[in-house]
Amino acid sequence: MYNAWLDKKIIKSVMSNEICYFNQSEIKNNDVVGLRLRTEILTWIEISITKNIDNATLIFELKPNFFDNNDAYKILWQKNLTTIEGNTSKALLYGFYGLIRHRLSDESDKENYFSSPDQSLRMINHWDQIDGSVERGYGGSSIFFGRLYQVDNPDKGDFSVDTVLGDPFRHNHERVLMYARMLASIGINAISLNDVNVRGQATNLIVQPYLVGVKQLADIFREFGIQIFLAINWKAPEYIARLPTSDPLNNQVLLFWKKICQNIYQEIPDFGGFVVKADSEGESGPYKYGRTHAQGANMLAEAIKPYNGLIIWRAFVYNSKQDWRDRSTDRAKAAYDNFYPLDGQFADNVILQMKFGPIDFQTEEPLMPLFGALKRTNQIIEFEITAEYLGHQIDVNYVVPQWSKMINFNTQYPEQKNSVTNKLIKENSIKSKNSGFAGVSNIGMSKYWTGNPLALANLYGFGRLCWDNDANPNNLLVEWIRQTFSNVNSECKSIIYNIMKTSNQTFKNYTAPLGVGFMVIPHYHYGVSVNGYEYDQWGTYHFADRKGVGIDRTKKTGTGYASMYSPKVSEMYENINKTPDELLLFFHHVSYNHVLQNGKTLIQTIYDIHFFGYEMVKSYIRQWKKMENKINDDIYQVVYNKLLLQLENAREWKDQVNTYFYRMSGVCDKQGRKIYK
Ligand code: GCV
Repeated sequence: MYNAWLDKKIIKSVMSNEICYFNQSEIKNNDVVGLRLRTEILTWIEISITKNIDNATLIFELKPNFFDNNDAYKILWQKNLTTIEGNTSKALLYGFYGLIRHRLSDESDKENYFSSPDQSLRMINHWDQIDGSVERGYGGSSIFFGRLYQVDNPDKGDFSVDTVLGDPFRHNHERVLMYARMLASIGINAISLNDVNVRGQATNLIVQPYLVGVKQLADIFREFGIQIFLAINWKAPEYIARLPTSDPLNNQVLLFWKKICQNIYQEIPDFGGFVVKADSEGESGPYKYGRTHAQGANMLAEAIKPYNGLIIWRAFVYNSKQDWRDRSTDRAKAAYDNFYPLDGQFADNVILQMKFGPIDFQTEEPLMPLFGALKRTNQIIEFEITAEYLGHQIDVNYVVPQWSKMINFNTQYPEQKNSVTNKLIKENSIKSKNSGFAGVSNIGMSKYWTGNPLALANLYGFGRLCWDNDANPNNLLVEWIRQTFSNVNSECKSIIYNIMKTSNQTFKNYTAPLGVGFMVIPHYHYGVSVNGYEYDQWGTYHFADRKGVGIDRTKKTGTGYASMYSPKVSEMYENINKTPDELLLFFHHVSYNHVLQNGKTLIQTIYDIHFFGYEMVKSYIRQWKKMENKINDDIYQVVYNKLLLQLENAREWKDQVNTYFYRMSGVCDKQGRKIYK
């Protein structure tokens, strides 16, 4: 099995001289994380543990209540002795992986080092289905569900599930264990196991006999300090208990959920809670019964409260049956319209999980306007690691810079103590420990966990960014390369770095321009289709005509979305000359001859970025080829083949977008490059 950034041989080579000492004489049986830490030391990297402190080179020092944060750790260096301190075994485990990271980096830097996570909840969401398929999964089939030989996950943009006879769990515990190790090593502490679209038998994951399989997974993740969650189907009371309704104000419905929680917690006493997608894209929800989402979420919150469980309620609620003829409805406004009025109404164990942007994980979106606007609601910001709209793990796309930009966006609310997104998520949550980041998983049964082995950098970067919100994405990339490709020479490391560092911008350049989004093949979401969603029900349009392109979302003449931000941010987006170029078409319908902040016209910018993006992919191939025989042959070949596909994809995007806008505008490229007429 591929061990990603945790290559055992490499880690052994930097840790083999250690002799560890634990300052607790006896370890309690229920301290499963402490036991796991010892197992990691003794049987995973195979170094010794001594009972005599004088022999030790590495001391694990448990200091209950010493630090403010139970996950924080400190590494201290004195001559030949290293000490890791933390309040809990979990903190020591994080410290252990932190030390490995350090050892694989610049050994000479031996400053004492304190590390505390910026976010409380650092969560991975799986969209794995009970038949082993994964919605928007490009790294093979589910590692949790499915049959032994089912490793691929063909994606045709249709995610219906097959009926499963018998036990649906894969029971590949070795792989799940390695995954749990990978997640813990980057600080992840929560995971939801199944798709938020809870289809078919997945509704029953919350009851027996399925709970047996869920418990087995919980037992593995628990050892690594990771709590498990399940996504639920809002209509479970009807499906499972044959109740006539799922109305949240119906007493029978509340009793049903209480019973469900009681049974789950009997099996899994530290179960995290439920993730809920309601009233969205065909899923049922409280609106069906004339109830608000606060009423729906709070009913579940009441049922799970006795066990300290959480309800993670997704804000991805919008009308997916729009009429393209109606230009007044704006999908971008939906989350704000639905949830802003509910601020302060959610129970303190409900968390509102909001996608980072108002639409749907596009290459470029402004920040979801609810961040900063909601002042009394627990919140999670959601990212999609799996690359649904970002190249399906075929195209190289290191997305961490985009996420970093979103969490560092300044919402400019004057009354806010700290108006930068990552800080206000916590500050505006009614219980700060009930807040954080979530990312939709990009892994599966494929050989390298992800389709393109380079896509693992996104999982790594996501975890590290949850922990350290100020981390520089380029530094995280260096870290990941150093650990993943530690045995390749520095020239190769630079090549990988240079390709990946520019890859997100390159992808943006050759796909839908300047924030307009969604010019993808419908449902499948890979490859260009300029008008694929233009005349449909999903509410994602570009409105190109012979004069210009883009969506007018201003208050003055458009849908009014721009006014959902703080006065200063609204003012910026309201003004075509102040809106950053990369978001121009998200906020304005812009004429082709309009001059952008970059000094060029819109139409020339569209041509330039598309030609440039394509050339960049060509240069990636040239650079990658220099590494033949210098890195692992198989990884070389897999990435090389993906790059060839990426080039084909970039070529189609470039030519179709350029031709489309040439035909619309009639304006020639100033540089006379080939545009098909
Ligand atoms: C899990 C997008 C995706 C869906 C996904 C949905 C969501 O619309 O295309 O596959 O469903 O987001 O986040 O719920």
